[in-house]
Amino acid sequence: MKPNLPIEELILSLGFSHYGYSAITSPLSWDHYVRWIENNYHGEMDYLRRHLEIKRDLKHIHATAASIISLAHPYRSLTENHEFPFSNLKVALYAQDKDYHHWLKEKLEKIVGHLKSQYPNDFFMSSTDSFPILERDFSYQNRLGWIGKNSCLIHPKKGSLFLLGNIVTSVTWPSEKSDPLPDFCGTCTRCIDQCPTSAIHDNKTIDSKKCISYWTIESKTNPPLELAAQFRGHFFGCDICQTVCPWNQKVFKNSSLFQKAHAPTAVDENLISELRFILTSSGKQILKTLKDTALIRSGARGLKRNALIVIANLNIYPLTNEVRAYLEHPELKDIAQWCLANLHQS
Ligand code: B12
Ligand code: SF4
Ligand code: SF4
Repeated sequence: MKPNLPIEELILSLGFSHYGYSAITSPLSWDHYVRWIENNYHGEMDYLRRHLEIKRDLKHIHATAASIISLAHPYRSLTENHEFPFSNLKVALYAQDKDYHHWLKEKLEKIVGHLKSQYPNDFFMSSTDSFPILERDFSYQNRLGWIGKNSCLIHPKKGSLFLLGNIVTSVTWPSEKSDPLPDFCGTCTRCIDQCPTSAIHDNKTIDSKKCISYWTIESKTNPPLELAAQFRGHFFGCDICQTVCPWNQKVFKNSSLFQKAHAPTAVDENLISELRFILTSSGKQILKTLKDTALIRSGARGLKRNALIVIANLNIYPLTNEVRAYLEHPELKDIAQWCLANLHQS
């Protein structure tokens, strides 16, 4: 057992569910990561290739870096009251909130502030997906969970619907080496079987170029149409490989948002009006409505692309005229054409 950190009370009071720390070593899954890049599973996310060297050795962050604290924070949408402008479009649970790159970073900085007062001459750097760190690998090393077949970090009691943050520091705390948590996936293959686009390969590997999350959040281009036809009603991100996971069922059985994320998208007037808003509003209006949320990562063009794909897949015929307006759009005309071809009166 490792001793608790002197700041454990603060960490838990800020809403983190669990944490761990250790002296910095090489990432355990380094070879896996290099192979992933060599196989081009990162698609257009070229920064993942460019950052290879920094990720290999955290001393590239700072020469004195000696320890890493990994922290898990449950998605706030599942645990707190939250405001989010769309309640009908299928948006990944983590994103139905303000952008975690800001609020989680603020919480991490509070911990850093406290640590700095205790260790004034030491180095500290906090990050949540904002610095080239293999977050899942270090969190695995720090016993926050095991790496599931869906490649997510899963904790036997807390599931996987949490975000990761890290603090790299020159401080070292006494700790005994403990083994990472065992892999509890066993013979289960639910995530692999139920991924709509077969993006999950053997060996805990995701091919981003097939993943709905990649195409609806990260990519600046349009997905191949035969792949887009498999995106169902997902507008921004995808939670399927986590909502089907047995290790999340018990934890979230009372959350109506979790149950909704698990169910097919309901097509009704509310959904239609949210999609109409996306297609008929200017980029400025959309970005104003979604200000401070992670959805603006896709940009207005990306969100319009996503809306056209949802309309095609769910055959939302009442939006035919709104779709037609995109037939001359320089970047979206192919998707609009395909979408129109999919619409028919039922
Ligand atoms: C690029 C990226 C993506 C890409 C690629 C995802 C992927 N699986 O590779 C895309 C856009 C598809 C994506 C999607 C999502 N992402 Co993302 N993503 C990242 C990012 C920025 C880098 C991940 C990366 O380097 N991928 C390359 C692969 C090879 O590395 P990896 O995912 O870290 O996987 C490691 C393990 O699988 C490990 N591994 C495999 N086998 C073994 C065996 C052993 C023994 C060990 C030790 C390790 C190990 O090796 C890999 C590293 O080499 C991280 C943040 C970060 N800086 O780490 C967030 C991150 C992984 N994403 C996150 C989230 C929440 C998501 C989504 C759920 C969002 C959504 N709802 O749409 C989905 C989930 C899809 C999925 N099943 O992974 C969280 C995951 C939290 C968790 N509990 O695991 C992270 C950590 C962000 C954060 N700070 O919270 N993401
Ligand atoms: S996020 Fe969705 S598309 Fe991507 S691997 Fe998981 S289930 Fe498949
Ligand atoms: S769904 Fe099954 S195989 Fe996939 S991560 Fe969860 S336990 Fe592992």
